[in-house]
Amino acid sequence: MTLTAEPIVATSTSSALAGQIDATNAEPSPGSVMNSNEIPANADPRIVAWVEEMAILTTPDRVVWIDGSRAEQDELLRVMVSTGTVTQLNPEHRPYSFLARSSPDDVARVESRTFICSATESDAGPTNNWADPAQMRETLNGLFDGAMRGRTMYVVPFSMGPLGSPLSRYGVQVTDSPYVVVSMGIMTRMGSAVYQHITPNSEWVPAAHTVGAPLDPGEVDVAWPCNTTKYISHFPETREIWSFGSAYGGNAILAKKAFALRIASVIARDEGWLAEHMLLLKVTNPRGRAFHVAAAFPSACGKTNFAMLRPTIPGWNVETIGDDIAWLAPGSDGKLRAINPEAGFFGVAPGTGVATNATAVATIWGNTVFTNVALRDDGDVWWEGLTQSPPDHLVDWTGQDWTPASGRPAAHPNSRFTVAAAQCPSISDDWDDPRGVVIDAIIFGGRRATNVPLVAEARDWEHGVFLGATISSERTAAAEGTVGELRRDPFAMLPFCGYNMADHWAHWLKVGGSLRATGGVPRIFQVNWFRKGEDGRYLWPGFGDNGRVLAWILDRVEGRAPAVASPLGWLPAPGAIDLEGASVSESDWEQLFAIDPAAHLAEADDAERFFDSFGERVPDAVRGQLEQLRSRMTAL
Ligand code: SAT
Ligand code: MN
Repeated sequence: MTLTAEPIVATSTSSALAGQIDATNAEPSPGSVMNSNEIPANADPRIVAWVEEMAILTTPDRVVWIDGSRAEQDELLRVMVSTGTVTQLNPEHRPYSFLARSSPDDVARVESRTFICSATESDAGPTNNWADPAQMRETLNGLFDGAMRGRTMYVVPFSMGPLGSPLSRYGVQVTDSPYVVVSMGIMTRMGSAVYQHITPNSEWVPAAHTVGAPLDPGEVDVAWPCNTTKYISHFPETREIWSFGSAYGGNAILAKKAFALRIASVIARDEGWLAEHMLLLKVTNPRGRAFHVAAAFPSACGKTNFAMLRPTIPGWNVETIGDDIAWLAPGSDGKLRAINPEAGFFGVAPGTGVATNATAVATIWGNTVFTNVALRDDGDVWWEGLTQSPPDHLVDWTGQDWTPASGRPAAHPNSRFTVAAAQCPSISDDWDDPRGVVIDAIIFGGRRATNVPLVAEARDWEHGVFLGATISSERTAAAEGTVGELRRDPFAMLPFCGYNMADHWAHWLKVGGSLRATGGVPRIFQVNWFRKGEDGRYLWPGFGDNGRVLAWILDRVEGRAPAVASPLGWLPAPGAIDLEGASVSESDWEQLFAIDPAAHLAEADDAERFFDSFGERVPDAVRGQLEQLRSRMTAL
């Protein structure tokens, strides 16, 4: 990219967006601030004005309008190689791939520093960190003041969803991290073409990001600049995101959790659709009929593995549409349609191996940015679980020598690969269909050693919403007749819902009601791959065998699989799930569906305490589901 010294022309006197941080009083540092390459001719004047405000506030040395070209990506990577931010991997093993090592105190999303700055605290709800918007603006104004000194401010236009799709939404991120620009280029549809879709009346989300590490003249930069102070702040009413101090993952790639979940969930609430922490699958049965499934799982439940499932059951085929986020909206045909708003995978590396997810391993053959994995002596990457035994020598994620005797992981547990979805061998041909795909089934999963059966079909939408609202994983082991301490993660959205979680349940009920009216309401199922026997052993083999459960779910949708009524919903009738070739004993199978009323009643009390933490905002229908469950259990 060539940088010209042309100043940004102040094209607009109107302020960018109502309520935004007012930077117009900030003193531009003389001379350098407005140094920019050519402003895209079709950039909306509101965008130009906002970028100008951000430049005046943060005082970067130059402003670069990102066009999304390959030449530009090459140049960003060349710059990062020269500053030590990334190392190019051996192209013989991993073409056009790079390894980044972050600062050891910038390795994951920081939920304690993530804020929902809604007008009232109750709109954020008890599961979010709320901050007063005016106070947060003041804090951020102070932190952003001069924060990009000595750096380049990149202006990154991006689309969440296929360009031009009625389901897509647009945003512009400014950032001083070239690593973030390259990541955004993989994770979103990034580039100048986006400007055509941001017209004077259309909504777009401004996302301001800085690593918060200004450089003094002549100061030598570090490989991974960041700040020990961190803020990831969301302003739901004005649809803005402000992130300070981190360059890692969801803290900094603001298209992902910040926009596509926290801000989008609020937009979706206001517009009648759903922005969810869900993977999307296309599943084709042996008779050639294709279905689409959306599934929510909390973290550490094998979501990416499920999204790339290779079923062991013959005749079934699973293709990937998305592995993390789904936007679902009632279509003009009255059916629930979904897109994957992202364009790439930001997957956890450890535990991803040929045995657990051969498709992911095949996806990352090249053109991949790795972060905090280990480096092999041959210039390729490694992490725990990639192969059965580790190499004899590695350089670990902190840059130190490592051998199997080192006694510490070589890759950080939250190390990642960033790769284009289009590179996935199991990607479905309709993954970027602008109309979205019609959802036939919704699945809620959790990691439960006790109580929750391998699979159950919800009695109806309201029961399904209850199953979503009570998703949980065990924190501690359970004694008999009790439940272990549960970590509640409703809809797997705990850190990602931009508004009061109880209102989110009410919104689901509302969307279900309108889908029911148009005959497009999908069936809802609950799954649990993690139930354990009394001996502590997993009862279900998981991985490819989860396809057997998926087959029953879609046979139910097709109206051909028998089920039996139970207090937990519809369970597979004996023999309805094909276990041919799966090593599941009859007694394990029984334990996978065993119901202990005392343990369920104890769990119902726990759920009630959880609901009580939201007070009056819990919908009556959700509380009613809990009472119905109790009475079904008492009647057993
Ligand atoms: O860092 S991300 O938010 O993108 C991934 C995750 O932590 O869930
Ligand atoms: Mn996720």
